[in-house]
Amino acid sequence: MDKNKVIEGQQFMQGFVRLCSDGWLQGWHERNGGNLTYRLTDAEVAACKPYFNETPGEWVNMGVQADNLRGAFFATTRSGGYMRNVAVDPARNTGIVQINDAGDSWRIVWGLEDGGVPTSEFPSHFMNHSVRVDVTDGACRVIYHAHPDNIIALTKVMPLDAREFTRALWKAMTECIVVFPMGVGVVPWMVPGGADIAHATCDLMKKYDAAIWAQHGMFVSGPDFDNAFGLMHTIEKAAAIHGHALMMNNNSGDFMNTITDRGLRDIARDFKLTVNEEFLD
Ligand code: 2HA
Ligand code: ZN
Repeated sequence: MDKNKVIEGQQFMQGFVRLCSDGWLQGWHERNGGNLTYRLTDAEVAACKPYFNETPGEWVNMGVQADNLRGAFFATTRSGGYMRNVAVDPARNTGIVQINDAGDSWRIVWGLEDGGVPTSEFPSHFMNHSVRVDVTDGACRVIYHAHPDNIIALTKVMPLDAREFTRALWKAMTECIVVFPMGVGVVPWMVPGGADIAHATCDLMKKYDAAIWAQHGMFVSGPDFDNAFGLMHTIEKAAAIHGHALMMNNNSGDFMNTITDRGLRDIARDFKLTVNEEFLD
């Protein structure tokens, strides 16, 4: 039996691979840009365990620690891997890692064939999982990082402020406030891949389920692949609309027509949303 085929055939792995392909098709993953991690359920771990490597890899310390992820298993994209290649060879371009009992190290139990390691943003993903698991009572399973053009472009011309970004995005398209009622956080430009940007992002993820990285991209979280991808897609589409409208309006944000704060409050009332009041006038 082909053990890789069994693991690749699991529903969660099919969802994982599909998100990578969909993100590539959106144009969000030039070269090796972007990465994805998914926290397996106990049932998924049990179903995969017989097909894991007979000898797991060495433990590798992450430089970050989380009590609520002790012993967890994550599917992850490969460091240096291309989203474009994931569907062609999941066993090489993705893998599954186990977290140790101390919650500070991983080891490879499946995939990442030929010497691969988890994504360079694994410390950021790991700490974001920890925060989101905490604030969602364990519902969060997906952390997704991408490089969507329009949101990155907006970080060149708008104040790097969560309220400014959220209001522009909410007012770009009616359903945005329904999709991200708490708004989006903004991380100033930082060196990627390390513990500093991980901690800065985590601070925001206590409040938001999406964070923009200035001149870099976006991190989103969700309970499943549909919600995480849908959140990335919605924010990026709103950013495109806002950017286009600015250009059509001689670069002025003083639009002839827009959604008023009253309108946003009316949506919140009718859709019974808990919205971030600090971002409404
Ligand atoms: O190359 O996107 O932020 C993967 C990345 C790092
Ligand atoms: Zn990136």
